[in-house]
Amino acid sequence: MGPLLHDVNVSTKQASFAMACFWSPDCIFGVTPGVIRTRVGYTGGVTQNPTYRKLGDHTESILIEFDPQTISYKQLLDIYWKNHDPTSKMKRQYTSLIFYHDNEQKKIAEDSFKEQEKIFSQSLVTEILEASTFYDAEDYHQKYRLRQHPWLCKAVDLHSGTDFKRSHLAARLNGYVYGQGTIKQFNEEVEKLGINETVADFVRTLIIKNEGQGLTC
Ligand code: MHO
Repeated sequence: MGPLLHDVNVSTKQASFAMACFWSPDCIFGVTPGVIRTRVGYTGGVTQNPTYRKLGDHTESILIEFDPQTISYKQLLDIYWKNHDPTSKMKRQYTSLIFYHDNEQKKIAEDSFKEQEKIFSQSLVTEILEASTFYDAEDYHQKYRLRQHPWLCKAVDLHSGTDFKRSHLAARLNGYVYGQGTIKQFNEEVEKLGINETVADFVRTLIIKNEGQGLTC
């Protein structure tokens, strides 16, 4: 067993999306192979220094750092579309947005938007915007589902707010404990993640208990 896999040193690209409450995308993308780190926050508006209680014109969003050798931006978009309803009109806090980080992403996002419009055969509320300042959400929102298990967090050396934002292991566990990913996927990477058998068994119990549960928020 190696050290706990908090740091992964590969060169990454960024992607960011808004797709209703940010707790669920943090779980979904967190277990996606090729996703290295995630953080949740507020972006898309112009209000300075938003907070959860004073969001202004921002939207709950996720910022993903991914390894483009393992997963493409298009594949991330497919996951994005599959996991929320882009036809439903929501308040600004929960609306559907795609933030592009370069012109290539912009083009891929626009093409994928057109594809989805055909699939839904109705208009989508999704807007495609240039990525701008991403304000990190408060610590208690980062890896929200994982934080509900303080024993586990401590056992894998996650303590400060920064730990939860930069750790690869935190991204993975946050999804697994909420029933995202599969036992098979977990078992395949358990050794690489560097967690011991006691911790692994604790996580397996949660995967089995929560597998397949609908993600409402
Ligand atoms: N229903 C949740 C929404 C949280 S979310 C991060 C709550 O009331 O806290 O928007």
